[in-house]
Amino acid sequence: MLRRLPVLAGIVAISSLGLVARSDPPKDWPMWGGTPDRNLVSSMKGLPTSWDLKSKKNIKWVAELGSQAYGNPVVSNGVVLVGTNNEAMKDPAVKGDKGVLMAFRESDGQFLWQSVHDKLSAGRANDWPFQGVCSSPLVEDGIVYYVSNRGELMALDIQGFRDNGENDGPFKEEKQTRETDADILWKYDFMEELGVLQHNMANSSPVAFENLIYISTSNGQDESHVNVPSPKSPAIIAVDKTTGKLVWEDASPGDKILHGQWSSPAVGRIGDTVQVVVGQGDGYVRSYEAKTGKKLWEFDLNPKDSVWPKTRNEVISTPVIYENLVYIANGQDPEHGEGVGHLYAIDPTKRGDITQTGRIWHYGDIRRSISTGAIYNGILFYSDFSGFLHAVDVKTGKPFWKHDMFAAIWGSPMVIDGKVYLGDEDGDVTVLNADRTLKVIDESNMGSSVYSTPVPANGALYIVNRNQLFAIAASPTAPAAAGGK
Ligand SMILES: [Ca+2]
Ligand SMILES: [Ca+2]
Repeated sequence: MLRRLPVLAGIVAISSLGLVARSDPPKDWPMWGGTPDRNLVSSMKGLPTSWDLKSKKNIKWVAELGSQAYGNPVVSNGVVLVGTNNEAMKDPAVKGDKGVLMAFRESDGQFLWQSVHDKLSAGRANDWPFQGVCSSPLVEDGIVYYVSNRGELMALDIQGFRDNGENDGPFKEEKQTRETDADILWKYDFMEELGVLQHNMANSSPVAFENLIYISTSNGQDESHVNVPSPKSPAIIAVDKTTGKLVWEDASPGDKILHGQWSSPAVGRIGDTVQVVVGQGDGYVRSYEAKTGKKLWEFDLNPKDSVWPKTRNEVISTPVIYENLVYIANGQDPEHGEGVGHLYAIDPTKRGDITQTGRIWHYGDIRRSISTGAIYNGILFYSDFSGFLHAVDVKTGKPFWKHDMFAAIWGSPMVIDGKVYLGDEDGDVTVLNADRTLKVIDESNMGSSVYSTPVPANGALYIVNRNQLFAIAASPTAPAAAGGK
């Protein structure tokens, strides 16, 4: 049974939009970024800075995922959710490549249920083999919102059918209603409804304000890498969270999409206006009035003379909204390798094309980035695909330091209790002081590539490597002080 607490939900929404200080953050981690502003910061105390897979030091539990997992975990209502593929065969009757969203019990990692999506027949053009579900869900009021590999915005009951088999929502056509199956409330197929053709994969992580859910559609080029077959299909949509109906849409990038569109939106109140800010496939960041979808501003993250794909980039990072400014870098599909990047602080109170008027500062020492920023104590931490973590002054963009991880970074720096946690393609998770001087505290290896971002919830740290989900927590019995270290 779904708990509907509209009044309480409203309070949560307001507090997470920065009207209440972040001193007491939510214990759960219910969405990508933790809060709608997507700033990757938590004041949670007591998380370990090191752990060991072999001795199981500080490893609370491990859950097996598919063979690839690109979705970041979220934690809500005692459930950990993560997107992956079907290679773990949690249900032996479900065979072959599928997109899968898996739900595990937070306390002990027991597999609870999964939502399974057939692959699109178009194959890699719209639904890349074995990449699974790449969206990081949003959980609000016991409802799980995410984007499937089929270009659908899904709404599920977080309890699935573990609520005495109750089939919730208007959607009752589930093929299976066992305890391990997903209970769908509604779904909005934006490929079918809006003619969207996502390039390679639809991946957006939803965000909400009041009754609306916002996603990027990933609409993009076809396999020619020249044509945009659906230039009039939207880049961003707002869907009513109760009815699952489209409320507004915008297709500003049109036929100028350089490749795909894989940024996710952020929401924040700036002055009197609640804005939805998202990176788009023509290299611009755009903002929309949350209720109406009216376009407020656009900012080109590339120099005027830049040329795709050598010097002009798309936008894959998620914007961070912090103290009335927007922070975001540009970059390219990891398949395109390394290259020049740009990081900006943008003034979102300006209107129109604000590429000149809205530029607070530019940081040019960053390489192509698909990471999202973390702002803490006057410092913006931002990683790039070439393997550098940059610490810059959030007010000026002037660098404090740069740390070389010696491996590609797909995930993002996460600041927890004054420390930065960052994973890399070698599987190392490095922990550094979130300070103006560079200091590495610890490093632990996860056994395979960490493409995700470590996230905190209820006293534990959740990290996904290629095929496993780890819950990491300080263990009172762990030999932490052994050897007099
Ligand atoms: Ca149910
Ligand atoms: Ca249902």
